[in-house]
Amino acid sequence: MSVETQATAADSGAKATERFRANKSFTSEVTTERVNKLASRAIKALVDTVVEEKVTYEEYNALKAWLIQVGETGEWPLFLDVWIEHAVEEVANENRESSKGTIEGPYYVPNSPVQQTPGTLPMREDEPGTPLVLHGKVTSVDGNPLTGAKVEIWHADDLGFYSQFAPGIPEWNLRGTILTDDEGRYEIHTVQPAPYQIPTDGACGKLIDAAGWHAWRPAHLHLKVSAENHQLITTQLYFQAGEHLTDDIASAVKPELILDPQDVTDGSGREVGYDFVLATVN
Ligand code: MBD
Ligand code: FE
Repeated sequence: MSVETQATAADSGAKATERFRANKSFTSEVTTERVNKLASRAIKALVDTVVEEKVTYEEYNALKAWLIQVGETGEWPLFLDVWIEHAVEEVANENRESSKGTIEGPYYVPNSPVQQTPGTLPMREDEPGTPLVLHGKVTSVDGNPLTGAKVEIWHADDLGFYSQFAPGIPEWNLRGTILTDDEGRYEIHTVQPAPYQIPTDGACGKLIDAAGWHAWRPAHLHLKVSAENHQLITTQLYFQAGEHLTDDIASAVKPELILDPQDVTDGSGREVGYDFVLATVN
């Protein structure tokens, strides 16, 4: 058994929490009025559930114990990104004229190693998995190619583990930033990721188990595509005929985001094109 299989919920939870604190600013300007409205509605939704479902003290205490455990294992980023972020993303991007976005999830790390196109993601010498080439164009909504656009990509390995969140994987494994050429083109060489299973040994896994759900996300590539004077897209790409496209635990699949890679004729792996269209800054 490889060291990777020793990845625990508490391990990746602690790292995701640390990563959130480092990446995101949360000294935002949420007004008293807005906090009052949102907190009141969220609490009311819970209270309504208690009243309508006649929640018992046993159930109330089970919830309390579970919430305590979510905090202790650092699984708040995982919980929120799996069950809530899809709605936030939908609202945030509903009027944007760019390529489709979807959720970021808990495992983005900024400042991955930069390469001019074509680039090969950092990977181990014996990296398992089918080689995959993703290529395409980055343009503005008006059709102009964007030179020097950044295509940041990160994904799980062939066993479904992310570098920097599961132990025993080199720091930047399967994470990189590719810059487009003077025609806006990019080409990324990597390996096909595996479906991802939410850690089953933590609080989120316990909920999934107790509710009789499953813990899977379909195999996916995460991307952030950005260029000067354009709105950054955070998105994911999935694979035709892959498992869990229709029952993603994180509700983050959209039909526009499903790739259909073809075998390369020399038998060296698979290849697929995908173009990104970026909206200009308002
Ligand atoms: C992932 O890889 C992911 O993309 C999301 C949204 C949640 C947990 C793990
Ligand atoms: Fe992911």
